[in-house]
Amino acid sequence: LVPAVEAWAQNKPLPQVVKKNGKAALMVDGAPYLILGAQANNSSNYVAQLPKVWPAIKDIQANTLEIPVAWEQIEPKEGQFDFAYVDELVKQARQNHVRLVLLWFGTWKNTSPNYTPDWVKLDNKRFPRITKKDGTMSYCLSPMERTTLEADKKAFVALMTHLKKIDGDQHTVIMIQPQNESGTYGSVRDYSPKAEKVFNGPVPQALLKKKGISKGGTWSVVFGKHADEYFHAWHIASYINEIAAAGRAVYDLPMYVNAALREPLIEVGPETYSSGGPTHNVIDIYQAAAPAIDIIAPDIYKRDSANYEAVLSLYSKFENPLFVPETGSDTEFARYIFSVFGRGGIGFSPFGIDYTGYTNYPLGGKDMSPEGLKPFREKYALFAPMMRDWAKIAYENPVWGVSEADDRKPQTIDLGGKWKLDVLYGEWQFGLTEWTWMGKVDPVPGREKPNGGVVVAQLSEDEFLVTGVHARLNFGLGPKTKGKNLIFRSVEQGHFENGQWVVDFVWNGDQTDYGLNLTGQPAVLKVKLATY
Ligand code: N0T
Repeated sequence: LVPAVEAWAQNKPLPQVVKKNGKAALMVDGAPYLILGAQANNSSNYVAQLPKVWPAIKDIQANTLEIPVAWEQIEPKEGQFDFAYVDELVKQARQNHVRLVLLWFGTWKNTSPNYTPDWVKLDNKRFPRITKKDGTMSYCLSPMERTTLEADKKAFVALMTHLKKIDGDQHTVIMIQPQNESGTYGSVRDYSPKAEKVFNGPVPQALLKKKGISKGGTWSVVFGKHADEYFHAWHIASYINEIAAAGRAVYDLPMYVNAALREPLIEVGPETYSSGGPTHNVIDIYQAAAPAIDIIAPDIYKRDSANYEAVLSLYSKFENPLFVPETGSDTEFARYIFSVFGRGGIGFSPFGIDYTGYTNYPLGGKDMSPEGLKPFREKYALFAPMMRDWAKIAYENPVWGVSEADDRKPQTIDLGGKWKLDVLYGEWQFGLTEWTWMGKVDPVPGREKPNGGVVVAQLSEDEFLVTGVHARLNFGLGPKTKGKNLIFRSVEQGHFENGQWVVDFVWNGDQTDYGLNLTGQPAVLKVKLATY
């Protein structure tokens, strides 16, 4: 007999993405859930690889594994399905007390058809590839082809039907990613005669409405120089939507799509990235074309803080729930979890987390070992014991978060006008005071690269929950408390038990007089502020 993922998991409502007051939550078994994720490498989707996956998931302290299910492996011969891997994966996930996000590698995997069965990827006649502008053939399957869509849909529906059968009562699998980094490199859209005909037809009403455009027309007339890309995005999003909707009709799990990014800070043309994929400039098009998709998610491999924060801002627009399903596995990426959760994000997941011996350096890190995973483990350790509590608080309360920027300078968070919070990065214990940005001392061991960050939630007007690492927190007065003096009513370190705050001990004296010092030791604080 296979144990349930969590003791309370049976006969609860299906996982669902909910939204309220501009905030979002991923509900799992009826309550908000925080994805402390880890994505396995691409070729770890076989039973033989799983023994090398679970130890890394344990070492990083993830609660959710993102892992592929490939079309080629479940339908190697047309119409004949094989779910042996899926069955074993779900069984082992339960044994390891880890939830699953399944990645459907179908028509598009990093835009290519490599994960489609050979009866698809070798049959250009039945499953045509995109025609480039110069008339030559692209590697990429066309979103304009019904036959391809129907074939992918049939396999995906079979997968969802099977998941319902084996997991419908337990929700080990909590979310699905249909396709992976869709779009096309090297051709802005399909220029086949079939596509040309549609391109010279009218822009669909739903898109005009979403864009707030009243006067319709052909794609070129309505969208000018963006017409080719928008056309491609619309058709890829519609294609994915039809497959996702068919899957949800049998088993209604939340679904998201992931993006290979467009440059967030500079203007670049679609010939430089995966045109038609869910890049930040077409989030609204995806939303209009793909109502069966809950989240448009960025895969962030930009290492620098300016680009990283810019991507998070762009993917928080249009009321799009924030989820980072892939990010680099290297040290400096780990701190961005505070930026993601501080913006109300529902999950965060480094990529390539397993001990199969592969790393995607320089996108991610080189050291896939327990030591290499430490920067992530250190952060997950803060959230893991309170992941349900944080997810609920972040859904219902104001939250903020910062991560140490590349310049390593202090940052200030405005906590709603009455209070503010200055965050100084470093190790701030007596005798170990680090002021790197002023060049006063060398970084202490483990601080060679930025790794600090903080999240804050407002529990009531004068009460804040905070956690973080490698930072000194100085609370201060905001404009609304000008002229007064700040004093701590109390600073409690504690934890949550069954949703209730339990105080472990109270910080005072040296622990509060010079700022609240967060180290690499997990500490969750409830800070009560007052004035006199
Ligand atoms: C990712 C991964 C995997 C700053 C790369 C990232 C994964 C896919 N693609 O290891 O293949 O399945 O989603 C593309 C990053 C583009 C370069 C960014 C430069």
